[in-house]
Amino acid sequence: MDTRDFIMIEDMYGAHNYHPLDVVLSRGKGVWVWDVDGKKYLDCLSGYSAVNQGHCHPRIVRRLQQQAKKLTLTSRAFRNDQWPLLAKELCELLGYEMVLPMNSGAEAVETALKLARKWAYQKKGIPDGEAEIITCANNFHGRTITIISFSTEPLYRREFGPFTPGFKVIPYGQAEALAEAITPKTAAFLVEPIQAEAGIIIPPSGYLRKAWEICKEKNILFIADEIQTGLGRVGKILACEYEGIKPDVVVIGKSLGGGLIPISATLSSREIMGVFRPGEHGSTFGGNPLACAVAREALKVIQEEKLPERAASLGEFFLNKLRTIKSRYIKEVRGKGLLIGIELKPEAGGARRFCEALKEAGLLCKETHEHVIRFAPPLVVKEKELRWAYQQVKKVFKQFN
Ligand code: IF1
Repeated sequence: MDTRDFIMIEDMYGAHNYHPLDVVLSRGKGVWVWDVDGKKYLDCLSGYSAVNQGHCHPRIVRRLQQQAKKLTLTSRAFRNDQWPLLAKELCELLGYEMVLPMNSGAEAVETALKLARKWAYQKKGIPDGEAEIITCANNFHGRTITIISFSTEPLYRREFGPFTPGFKVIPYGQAEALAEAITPKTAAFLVEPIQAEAGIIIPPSGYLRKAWEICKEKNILFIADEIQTGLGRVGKILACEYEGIKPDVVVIGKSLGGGLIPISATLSSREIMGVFRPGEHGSTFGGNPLACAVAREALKVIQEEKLPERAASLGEFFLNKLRTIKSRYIKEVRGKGLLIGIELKPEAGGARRFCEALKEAGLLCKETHEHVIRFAPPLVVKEKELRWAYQQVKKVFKQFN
């Protein structure tokens, strides 16, 4: 079977909840992936940053194989020998006292929302059922009904109501908007350090710190969603480190599973996480030994291969190369670490056709929000591969100009 055959079958039987590029991948290794026709591509999306360690990292695959033959799922009705070790290693790495394991990013965000509400009722004295959580316009925190209840993207909300109450939306990047939105019933502020889905929106320097200070002053939980920006993607183990702040609650996911298995986590202090009592929250697969074993190896690879440092230096290199491209269609090239976007002017006709052309040139990129081409290769990418990628991008813009 070739590409067309797979596409026909997928379109016949698979729900059409995505509009993927017409490339059918069958193999991945490091930064490279191959389609069913044998064509090779440099993956510039990394599974939306879930493959920071590169495709099928040998150490992580080996650990998966070992654990898969030993013990994979116990439920948390019983204990296992991988979750306690991951919990300790995660808390020590990120500087927190306690952690709750989940599977998808959205589940970990939901965990943070439930934690904030329960903390507000138990510790802040907000009347039960009246807690408010402040979020930012153009946010992306997942696809559950509660999370899209505070999305500002019509496409994610249309015909999915009724929505969960208790959320306020303020403009991103304006600390004064946060201060104005706070009421005696405000429990928490949920924010992405960089809004990736919104188009790689980097807030003004000092914004996160100012918002964190306001939260401190008003006894409001500062919750950072680092599912996309964390674990090295933007050049630090957590993006919040750039502003020297430590969120009260931090949410991670994606590359925690090494690109092999879903696992996410919500971390906080003992005082905050302690509001959860047995039976109040959980999930079938949360903290399963297979995902925990893989996550422990995935974290070792991030640290031992210095992936945050690589993202910082190679991201800077790639960003500066991309900024040399001359094109009447380019509005701005921006990014942090290896989370980079080229925003196109409206007259460019949208980023999709550029992504199609980049695919033909051997680069797999994804448009985000119509006009931005996102570049987020695995953090194991080499400089010479980025030089090659730059040449392809330059060639495509020349072709369109
Ligand atoms: C899709 C975006 C990226 C996330 C942040 C939570 C989640 C995500 C900051 C939820 C997930 C994924 C989801 C995927 C597309 C992709 C995405 F474009 F939608 F926003 F990466 F930028 N917080 N992002 O980025 O994690 O439940 O998916 O594990 O839904 O289309 P999840």
